[in-house]
Amino acid sequence: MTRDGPIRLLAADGAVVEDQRHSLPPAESLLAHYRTMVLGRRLNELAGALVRQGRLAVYPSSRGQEACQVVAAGALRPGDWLFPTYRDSVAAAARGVDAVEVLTLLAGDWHCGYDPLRHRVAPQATPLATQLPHAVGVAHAARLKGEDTVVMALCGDGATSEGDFHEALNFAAVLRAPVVFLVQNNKYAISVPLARQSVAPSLADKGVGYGMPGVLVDGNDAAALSVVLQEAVERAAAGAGPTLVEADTYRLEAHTNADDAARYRADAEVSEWQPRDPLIRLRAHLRAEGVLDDRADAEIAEAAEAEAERVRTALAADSPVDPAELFAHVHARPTPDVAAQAALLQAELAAQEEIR
Ligand SMILES: Cc1ncc(C[n+]2csc(CCOP(=O)(O)OP(=O)(O)O)c2C)c(N)n1
Repeated sequence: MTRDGPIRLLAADGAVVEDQRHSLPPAESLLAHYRTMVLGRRLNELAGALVRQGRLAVYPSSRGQEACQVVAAGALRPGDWLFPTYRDSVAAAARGVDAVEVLTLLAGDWHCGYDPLRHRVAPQATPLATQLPHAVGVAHAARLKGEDTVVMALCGDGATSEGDFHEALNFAAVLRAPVVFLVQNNKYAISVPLARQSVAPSLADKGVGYGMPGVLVDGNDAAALSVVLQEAVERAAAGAGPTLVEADTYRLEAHTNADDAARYRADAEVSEWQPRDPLIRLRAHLRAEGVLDDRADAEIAEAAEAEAERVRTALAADSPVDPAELFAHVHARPTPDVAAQAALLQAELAAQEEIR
């Protein structure tokens, strides 16, 4: 039960919170998370700028949610799977997918941009919660094949109202599938606040109804997230079944660039969350511990800047498009109709070449 509030190991000012049951992760692992979170924040900023320049069609920012993004990816082992949503670009990048490939979909270029099988990162799902039954299916299949695979399935608070959420959690519990469901409760589903979404004591409490542990954690505390998600991954890997984790966080920016958040939430509310920023908190902690000094911090910022520059340059180049790719990856074996359409397109293109 979540009566005591979210699990928290670091206060907003970075001070260590006494906790009898959980110990702080090693400083080196927190420093590694910090490095990736700084990069994640930079990628969020870059993507926003690329939208304004017309390079990306849209971008759902995870500003304020970087701890969830980075720690979720970091909790996985190489053979595990990540099932992200449209908001989880930073999680995909933190898992090792090239950020250029991650943003390719939003640039409107090529399918999902990356090879899901190579990275073990499913395509970012836009239809809410549809990735969750898929995640359970992959986890269950891995179990049947005798593989030691854990699946981390991400979704937002709004997605918990979808039928697919219910079905996925129920299946996962009944099958004891090795899934960690991480709900990033960022308090809004576009303009719909949490209070209009659910009156459950917490979203983590919903785990009880499915027969799986539900854990509420401070989603802006990378240390607490790290402990909770690591435990859930280990539990799943050991065959003990799924866990529902609710991360208490906040979407600092609008839903996307196409949204005006001022129409449904007060600036004062956003200002209240600013000091609880996950980067500020982790930086303060690492500095107080003597693990991060000015030089190291500057080097981390420079590395993020260099990566942003690389991504910006790569996305500025127009990649040549092969129209035949329209038909690739639709079916493992194309249906006769699709094959005929592909042949028709090839013939048309060849005819045009001849005219030229
Ligand atoms: C099945 C479905 N219904 C509606 C939408 C439109 N839609 C896109 S994002 C969104 C809000 C989702 O909120 P939440 O699950 O809390 O995730 P967040 O965007 O906050 O990360 C909605 C309703 C959709 N994408 N899919």
